[in-house]
Amino acid sequence: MGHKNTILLALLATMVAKEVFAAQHVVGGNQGWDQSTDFKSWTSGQTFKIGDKLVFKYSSLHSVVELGNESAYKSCDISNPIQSLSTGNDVVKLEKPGTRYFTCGTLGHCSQGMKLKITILKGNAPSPSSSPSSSPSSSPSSSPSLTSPSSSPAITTDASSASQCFTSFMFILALSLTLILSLF
Ligand SMILES: [Cu+2]
Repeated sequence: MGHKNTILLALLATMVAKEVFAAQHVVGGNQGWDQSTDFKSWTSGQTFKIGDKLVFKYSSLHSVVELGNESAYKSCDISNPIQSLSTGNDVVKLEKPGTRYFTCGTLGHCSQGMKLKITILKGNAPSPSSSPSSSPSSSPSSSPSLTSPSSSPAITTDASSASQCFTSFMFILALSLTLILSLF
């Protein structure tokens, strides 16, 4: 009877879980979005996945311009941007796998190295892959067989962030239980 609702709630919990597990990448770390930051080395320490967010933090000297392709990125050609942002605290959601290019719109900053090229991986890909077109992902779309929230194995995590994820998992579990109980 309440079966449908339970499945819906399980799906909802999975969606919340994906949101919780999604990472926020503050571009450039503590140095932020600035021409003195080494973005290549910053990027090499990051893993970007679908659902993650980039956060650009910068002073009014800068802006964020997203470029459409590699050649515009290489030549610092900002004449045909995908989008321009300038709040100083911009959040860019990574919704698709592939490569994205960002630079600063201030004259000269791109050529001084203020540019960012990132590769976004599919969901639970275990290792960075330069080809965004490969590997059928073991999609995290959970099977609806997830009928009991107390035994939901749908969430896979890196071992490194296991404890952090466990906390989040308990939170989601409590949330689902609350929702389910409120229905009966
Ligand atoms: Cu700049």
